[in-house]
Amino acid sequence: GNKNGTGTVVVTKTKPKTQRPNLYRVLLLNDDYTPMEFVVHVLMRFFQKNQEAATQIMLHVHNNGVGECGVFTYEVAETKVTQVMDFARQHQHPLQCVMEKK
Ligand code: TYC
Repeated sequence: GNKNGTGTVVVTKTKPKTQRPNLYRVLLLNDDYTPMEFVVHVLMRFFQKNQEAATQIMLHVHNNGVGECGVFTYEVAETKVTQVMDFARQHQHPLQCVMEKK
């Protein structure tokens, strides 16, 4: 350790940290109006889910109120949210998509 003006020994740590990117969950929220088939389509189109996985996620959101579509870096997550929100609005569905830090 080194020494400062007070005579206190200060130990500085130099542990190397492996850099991890900040990750974000992209979530779909349930509502009473968006058709189930539309949500499945969104999950296949924007999150590369097959029909079975997309249906499972859609039903989880339907039954629990919220569900995870995927985990991404900030920029990718933000792009997914914008794409889903734009697509839902174009089709006049109230589907909501949000992101949260993991
Ligand atoms: N609750 C909707 C219905 O009964 C289906 C739905 C599922 C809507 C998931 C949004 O994120 C959602 N038609």
